Amino acid sequence: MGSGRLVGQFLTVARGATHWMPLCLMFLAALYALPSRGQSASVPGYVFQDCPTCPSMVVVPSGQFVMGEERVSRMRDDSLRPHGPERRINIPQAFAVARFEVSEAEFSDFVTDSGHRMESDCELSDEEVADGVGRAPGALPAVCVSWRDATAYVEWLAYSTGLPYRLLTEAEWEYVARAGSREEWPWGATTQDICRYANVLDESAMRVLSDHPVSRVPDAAANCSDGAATRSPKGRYVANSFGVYDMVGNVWEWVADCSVLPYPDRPTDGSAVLLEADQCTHRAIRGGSWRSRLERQRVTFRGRDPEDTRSDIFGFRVARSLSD
Ligand SMILES: [Ca+2]
Repeated sequence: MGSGRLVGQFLTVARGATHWMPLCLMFLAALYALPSRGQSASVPGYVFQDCPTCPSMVVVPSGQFVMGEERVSRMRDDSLRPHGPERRINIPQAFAVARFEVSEAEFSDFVTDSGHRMESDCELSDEEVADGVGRAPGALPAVCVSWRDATAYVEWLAYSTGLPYRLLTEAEWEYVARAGSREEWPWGATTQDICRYANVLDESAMRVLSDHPVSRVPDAAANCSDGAATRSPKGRYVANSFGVYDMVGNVWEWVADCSVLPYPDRPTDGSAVLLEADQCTHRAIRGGSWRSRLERQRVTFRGRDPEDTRSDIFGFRVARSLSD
């Protein structure tokens, strides 16, 4: 990560610290972080919030898994995108992950409190605007968020609570998305039930995307209806076995890593792949979206974009290291 930019972001957050809200969050975080009697903050499945407006978190266990897949995807420019090589990853410690993607309301709290500037030409698509009529404000996942915005959010949350919030690493993301499954999809071998588990490019989305290029891609959509033509509010579909929602579909999720293709040999301990700032041309972003072809919904598909890219289908979720 570029140290100069990080310092700038920290100063932005630090200036926001003169506001009462971070102090209030710190105090409330201290109270909320205390586990209830008989519970431990590091027990897998334990759900907690560090403050009333903080993301809802769940503890996921340590473990091993095979990351990646011996597969390639053909991209729009006809290049081939590797999903591998397969490699065994050891996640040495339990950690906490947000049960949901960061919502518009949560991100708005951050922008208001920190004064973070969002200079962007990113706008919602016509399909989203039409679909958004009458929807509850703030309940949808935040979009038009760059990797830098997402990083500034987790730094603000960490500063405000005094707790080690951060982005997931790419390895952690795939570990959480698989949630212990060795099948091709987190819920089984096929996409037959995908509309129960995820908001993807489905029949309802295809009805509003008839003029979009994705409508001309063979086998792009699921042969079912998930009931959401565009973004869906958090937690509408079935959680995975770790108790986490929307890892597949809804909006893409930025992760911490510099994206290196194909995977380098190391690290294999679940930590992020990091490069010098001038070599880190792309950041990793995972999980597909409501407008992404099915191939991109695979837990092994490796999305990547420059870290200042904002898109109406790009969001993120937070993670937190556990100290005990
Ligand atoms: Ca959908």
